[in-house]
Amino acid sequence: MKMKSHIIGFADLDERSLQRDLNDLSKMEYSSAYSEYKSGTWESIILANRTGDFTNGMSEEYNGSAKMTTWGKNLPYLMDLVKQVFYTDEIKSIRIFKAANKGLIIPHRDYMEFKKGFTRIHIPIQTFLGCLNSELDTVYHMNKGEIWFVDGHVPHSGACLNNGERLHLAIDFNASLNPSCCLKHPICGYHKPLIINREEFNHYDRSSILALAPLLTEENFKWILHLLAQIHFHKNTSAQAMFQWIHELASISGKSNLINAAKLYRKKFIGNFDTRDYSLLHPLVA
Ligand code: YCP
Ligand code: CO
Repeated sequence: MKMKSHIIGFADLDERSLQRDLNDLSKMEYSSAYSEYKSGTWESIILANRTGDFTNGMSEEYNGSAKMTTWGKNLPYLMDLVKQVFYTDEIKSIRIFKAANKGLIIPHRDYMEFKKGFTRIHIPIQTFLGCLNSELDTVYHMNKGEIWFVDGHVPHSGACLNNGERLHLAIDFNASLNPSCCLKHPICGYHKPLIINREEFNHYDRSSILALAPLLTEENFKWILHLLAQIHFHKNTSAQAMFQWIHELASISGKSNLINAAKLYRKKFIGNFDTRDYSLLHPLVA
């Protein structure tokens, strides 16, 4: 299936200026906002937002344009890049999303807490092999300098499955803007993203997951959830399947506290998104 997220342009990065900013960035303080979504290291640095205060890491819907924070003002190359590449009037936030050292952001849907949400654009500024993103049943790699519209309305995730730091510039625009209208020079035509081929996910994999049911406790619930969040990056199943599995695991355990926890997680991360078709892709025909 064609992805909702797609490449909308290319940024011509000047390596020396970029490295100067990245060096300064390494000294900046990360926000702990949204830490309930992370497994291992996933953090953001706030470069611009409603108030211009870098300690305010939560997304906000508002009228007007984002104000630069102290951190933003100290990254002149990246901020110039934003001004050159985008129409800035409708920018609501500029952040750095970091995933590092086998860390990831657990599959989720964005904007469920908002009226409209945002049009979110990513530009990878430091990345390497093993830095992966997912959307529904697709896993892909975003190359450095590609300008991506990332559709947060459907379940998705981002990971750095190696050691090292993967950094994306993430820019939120007014949700009423079409992705390519945010850009001064959108590209024409379709640019094929780098899709990752994964091992098959089969019935044995699924029963191995469900075999964890007798071991599931309130104490290890998060660990198991984090384990489940990784699977789709390696095997051909969907980002959202983990919420079906955790629900099944809890149901098999029969414990109401675990069933409730599974329901709560699922609601917070993907809302009412239907996972049933995705727990096992390509099921064997009976
Ligand atoms: C946001 N949603 O929309 C956050 C980013 C994951 C959850 C991290 O700002
Ligand atoms: Co997201």
